[in-house]
Amino acid sequence: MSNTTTLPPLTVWFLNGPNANLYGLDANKTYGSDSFPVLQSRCEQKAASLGVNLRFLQSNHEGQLIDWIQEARGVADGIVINAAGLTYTSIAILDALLAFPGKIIEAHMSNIWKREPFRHHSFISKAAHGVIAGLGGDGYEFAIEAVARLVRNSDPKNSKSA
Ligand code: DHK
Repeated sequence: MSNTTTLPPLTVWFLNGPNANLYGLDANKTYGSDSFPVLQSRCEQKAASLGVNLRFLQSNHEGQLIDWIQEARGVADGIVINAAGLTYTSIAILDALLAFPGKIIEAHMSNIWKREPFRHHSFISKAAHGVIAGLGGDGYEFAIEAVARLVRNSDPKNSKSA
């Protein structure tokens, strides 16, 4: 992606689940040292460099996340989602993602497979084209690039915002 100026613009929604707003604040730095606003800024800068219109959202509420996934239908070309703790419990979020026609990347700040066993099974993964975990804020930037590539490599005319 050396020349993004000729690429059609894309729309990506980046959905963050419960407690993501606290990233960077825990003493153990489980989720790195970037605060949530810093992560958002990094993602927005990355998206701009790729010609991606990014909507970066966070909620502590499962229903709100489901509402956003449904709203993204027909509006967004792709979704990046870190459902946080709901990753391991929410069949409702999985069902909403399965009904989304665009590309989906599941992202986690930490390497969930190095952590407690209850974090080793994601319900979200069944709906995701790919999963990025363990790379902190870099992984969030990679996730935006990955979803943009998936959309553009499938069919540029599929872009909702082209
Ligand atoms: C974020 C959380 O809040 C945890 O509940 C997940 C995920 C892992 C992350 O690594 O980004 O277990």
